[in-house]
Amino acid sequence: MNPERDTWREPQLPAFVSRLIWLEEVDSTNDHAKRLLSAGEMGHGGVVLADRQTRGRGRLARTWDSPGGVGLWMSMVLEPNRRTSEWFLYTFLAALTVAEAIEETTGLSVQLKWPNDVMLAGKKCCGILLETTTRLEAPFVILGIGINVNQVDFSSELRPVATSIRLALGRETSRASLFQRWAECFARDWYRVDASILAKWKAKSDMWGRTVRVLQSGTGLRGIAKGLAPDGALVVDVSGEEKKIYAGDVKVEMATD
Ligand code: BT5
Repeated sequence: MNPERDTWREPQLPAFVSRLIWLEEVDSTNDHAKRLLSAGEMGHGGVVLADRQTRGRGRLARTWDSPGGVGLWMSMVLEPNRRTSEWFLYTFLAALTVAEAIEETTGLSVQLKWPNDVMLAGKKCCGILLETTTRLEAPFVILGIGINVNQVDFSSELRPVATSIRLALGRETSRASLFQRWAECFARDWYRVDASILAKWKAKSDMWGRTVRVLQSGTGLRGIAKGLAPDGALVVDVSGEEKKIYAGDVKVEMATD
């Protein structure tokens, strides 16, 4: 039984959400949104939500664990309103609006981790996957967001790194309410997205001044996280030399590491 199910159908969504498709199961909401876009069935502001994904994806062909009944697995189609070099701002905007929606809906305190993680008590509760595509030669962005809402446990592999709102809060949260609040925040901020959100993102992260390990394909480095560059890169002080990181995974070391 899922008492939430019907609330998906009639949420009071902002007009920004031009279409909402709710599916019991899909391979990946990002892939489905791309299919609907290329078939001309979905445009700017269209959202695909799925109860579970069979091939949920992270970055670099990684798997995103997306079981049924517990998560907010969604993708939004967006017609970019900034030049290509600024599309990275959409990932930061997504993380900030997810953080705001979680905090307002639950009262929890959320932290952001570069490049695309939303964290609760040091563990990841949300990941963001921004992909680009075209339709009739026009560019589109597919904004994929996965939020762990009501999981009570994770696989042994994910347990050390993943958490859910349920685990942090001690009770269930309505996925429909969370989605509703997120959509309101995102619709409000989309039109005014600019580089000023980098300062907001920075203020919601507790990485600064801490030792981080950056893992990139085949290589890695260790240094002190200093801040964000204007182009969204993570600035790390490695033995007195500032390096800009554009891709990779970041582990923030604990005092005991
Ligand atoms: C991400 O990738 O964090 C992006 C995740 C985006 C998922 C959404 S769900 C809706 C939409 N449709 C899709 O198919 N995808 C998007 P990345 O930073 O590469 O992190 C992936 C890594 O996170 C995996 O390798 C695991 O270690 C870990 N992971 C997998 N599932 C997780 C989960 N449910 N919660 C926390 N961590 C997870």
